[in-house]
Amino acid sequence: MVTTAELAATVMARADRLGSISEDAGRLVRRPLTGPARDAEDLVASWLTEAGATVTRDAVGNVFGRLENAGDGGPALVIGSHVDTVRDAGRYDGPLGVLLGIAAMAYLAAREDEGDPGLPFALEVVAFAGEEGVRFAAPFLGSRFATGTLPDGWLARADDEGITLAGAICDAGGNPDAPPRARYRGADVVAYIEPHIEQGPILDLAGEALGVVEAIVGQERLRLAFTGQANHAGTTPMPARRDALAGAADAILVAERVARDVPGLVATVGEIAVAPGAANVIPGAATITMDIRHADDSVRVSAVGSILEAARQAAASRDLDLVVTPEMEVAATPCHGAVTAAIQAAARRTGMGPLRVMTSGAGHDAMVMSSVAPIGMLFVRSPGGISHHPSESALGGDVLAALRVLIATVDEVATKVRAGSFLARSEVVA
Ligand code: HGY
Ligand code: MN
Ligand code: MN
Repeated sequence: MVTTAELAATVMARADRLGSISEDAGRLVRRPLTGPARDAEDLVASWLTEAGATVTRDAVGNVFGRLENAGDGGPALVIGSHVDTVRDAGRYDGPLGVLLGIAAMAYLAAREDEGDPGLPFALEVVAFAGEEGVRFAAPFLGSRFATGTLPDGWLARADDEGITLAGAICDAGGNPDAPPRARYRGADVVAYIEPHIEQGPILDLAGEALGVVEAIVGQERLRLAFTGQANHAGTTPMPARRDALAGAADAILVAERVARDVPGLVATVGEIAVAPGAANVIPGAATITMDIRHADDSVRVSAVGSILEAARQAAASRDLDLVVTPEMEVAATPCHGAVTAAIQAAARRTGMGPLRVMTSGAGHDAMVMSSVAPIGMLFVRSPGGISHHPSESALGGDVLAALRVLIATVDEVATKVRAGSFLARSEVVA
């Protein structure tokens, strides 16, 4: 019987293997519907097959591995995360959750081969294909596709090269017009559990390996396009300028000031584009992105209103046009008490509990899956609290602890499902 220690070591080795599959030499970037994305998904599919799963894939690159157990085609307990990355990424954000799911599946399959009565439901592991939104400005692409909740108009969204999501799906051999049968609807999923690195400093500062998430902050992403007048840098007097980049700079500093003033609010300008882009030309156009988050949606909405109002005033004072394009909004999402309780019970049973109860400042596919299933998240310490950076890391001992808690969580859910007491009767989807 394979041991959890052996499986945890395999998780770490596979994270390194996936971390070497990148669009760029010298840094990790793996956007959905690219060759490297396909290579990574092929590898995940092979590992799922090795674990005993039946593997299916969809048009955006999601990979699903299903172990039927006593599921008999019915609802599955789903464990997953994403396999795409940001630019110049770390190798654990996303893949760790998928690899822990595969390891748990391999352990449970082997245990059943040894005579264990098995689970009362199917077990699925999913690798979502595009959570970060780095390509097509379409965050949670894979989980939205898998739950049939892709917003109207997203198929027409284009990447930096002008390739649309629909075009990329076609190029990958898929049919964007085929209505994506939602793989996950309410009746299909017992619960969705996403193991994930914390991506922040709390567990590391507390000296704790694991945490349990009670809620995920809401967030929205916007694109602000400022248009002025390109002109000669040497001959244009300052009062006569319509400098688009200066207007964008006003907005960047307004966002930072508002976020510093509002407790718990974070605002980030991660992308900027300037045209025509010459040192001796006053920028005629400047576009920035804004990523704004808070645990309380009403606080976030109010803060975004203040930031945009100030940005519009700054643009007007410089005689600039400003077009604001909302790109994505996802509400703050609570995890389900039954799943959180199962994770805590599993932690106690494996000697890791009780776990610190946390709010996730990072967004996750679990937010989308919450529309079709009870969700829960298990956090793994991020040494140094850094993520979305090549020095993002995870400790082998913490991954072993996470695997043991994850397996015990599956067993906790199974016990409750057998007893008919996992969810309140009113919540059971027919
Ligand atoms: O941006 C996020 O919160 C996540 O890493 N996609
Ligand atoms: Mn991320
Ligand atoms: Mn992530």
